[in-house]
Amino acid sequence: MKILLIAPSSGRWRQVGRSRLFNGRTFRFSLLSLLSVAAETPRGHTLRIIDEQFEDVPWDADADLVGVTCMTALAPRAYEIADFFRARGIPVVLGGMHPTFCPDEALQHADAVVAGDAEGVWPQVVEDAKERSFRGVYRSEGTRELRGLKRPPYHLLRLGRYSTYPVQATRGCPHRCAFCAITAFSGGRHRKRPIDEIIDEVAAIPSRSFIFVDDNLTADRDYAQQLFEALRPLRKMWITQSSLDIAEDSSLVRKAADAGCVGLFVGLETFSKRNLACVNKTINRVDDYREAVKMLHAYGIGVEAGVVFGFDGDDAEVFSHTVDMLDELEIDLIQASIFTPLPGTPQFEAMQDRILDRNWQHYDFHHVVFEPKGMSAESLQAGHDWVTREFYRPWRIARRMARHAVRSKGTKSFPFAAAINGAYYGRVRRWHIEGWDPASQTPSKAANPRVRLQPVQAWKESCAS
Ligand code: B12
Repeated sequence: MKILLIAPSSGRWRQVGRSRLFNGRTFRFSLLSLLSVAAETPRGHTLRIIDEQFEDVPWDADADLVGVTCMTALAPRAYEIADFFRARGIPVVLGGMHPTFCPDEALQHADAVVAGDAEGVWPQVVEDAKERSFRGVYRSEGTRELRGLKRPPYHLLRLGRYSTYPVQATRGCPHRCAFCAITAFSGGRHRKRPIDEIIDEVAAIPSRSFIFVDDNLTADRDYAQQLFEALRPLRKMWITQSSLDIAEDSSLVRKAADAGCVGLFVGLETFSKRNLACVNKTINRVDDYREAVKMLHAYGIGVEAGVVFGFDGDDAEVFSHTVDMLDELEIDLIQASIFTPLPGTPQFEAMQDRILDRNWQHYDFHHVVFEPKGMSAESLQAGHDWVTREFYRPWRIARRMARHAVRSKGTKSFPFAAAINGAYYGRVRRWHIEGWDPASQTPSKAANPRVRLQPVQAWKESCAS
């Protein structure tokens, strides 16, 4: 069979990939979802992968089966693509986060849905596709071991359009933060691949740098220590995601650095203890942020902080306070997000009567889709945009990089931090991110054309103060 696998893209993300000069390559670092599906495909079939971020969907493709991956924000586009191919009489299978959480919705646009991992179920789907006798939802048991995963067939990608190679050592995260899609997807399980298999895969990558796309690489500290020791001789450079409690263990941080870690994405989320308690992010301790960041810096590891606005404890003051704190902590990079109640998470259920916008395309962490408690939706959108713009002002980037340069052992992480700061600056310019500080400035509709919310019924208490 000829199998066509598609990663959809929409809105501003799709535009970026098409520009030649600033093509957003820095942010295109993994298509492991479809590479894993391709790797699981039984022999004897022809595979083609399309990434809509920079290439057009081949609407007239000669295919016997189409597979589409889909996170929530991309569901509308994935459905459009699926509907089109089904109208041509080609069976379509949807997989990924969103179809896993909303299988019935996805099935309205597909012949079959894969819920959870592709491993273990995809070969059966392909078999059934030959007969065109699909069984609806194919659900992999989430406890499946990660032993023996096949190597990602990188040759199926146009590698020059990606910034690096993705590797995954573990899946899931054991913490149970109420807003996190990963917890919902993994059921709070943290599954680990055998270390020798990861080392073989990393050693075969024809590049010095790569990214671990894990959700929390250091959640099991003993495992992480062993992995880092085994990685060290390969002399690679990598970045990953971890919870900030990594800094409670200086020997683990040292081993990560020795193994080539030059950057960590950590979900700081907020500088408010009350907010953290509300969403059950008990792993974070605001009082420890400063020391934790210092420790990572001391070992030459750059820190990208995830910060989220719109928690129930947030009011108009939160934006400038956050910028001050980020400056003070000398955070190297941020990914600012607007709180988004994602389907499948406890927070989605708890906030049902506050959700204003059910267009999944807006569930991209950059749109307000619910009625915030401590400010208007317009202020939340404006403040989020303003923080992003402020943090990536050229003078702030220059100051951060100057500080970075004088920090001890900062040399390896410098190019990484500089490149990503530059990429974020480019994004602010291209996407015309403006905003204003709701605590000190007057609303300007022109600055926020994206906010189109209608007031709805009164907010119902979902988080005891
Ligand atoms: C790399 C990545 C990206 C990349 C590329 C995404 C892509 N097209 O694949 C980029 C940088 C573009 C990206 C962007 C965004 N991302 Co992103 N991203 C990731 C990340 C870190 C890794 C994805 C990955 O490679 N996983 C490894 C593979 C092996 O796992 P998997 O994707 O779950 O795939 C398995 C199964 O789900 C299944 N499967 C998946 N697809 C399919 C398809 C078929 C046909 C089948 C049969 C099976 C199948 O089989 C796979 C193997 O078992 C994930 C976190 C995560 N853990 O997944 C977030 C994640 C997917 N992203 C997320 C979000 C929110 C976004 C953004 C909307 C906002 C943002 N963070 O900036 C943007 C939107 C972009 C847009 N509008 O186009 C959320 C999605 C939440 C949700 N419920 O939808 C995640 C889960 C992060 C998080 N912690 O919340 N992202």
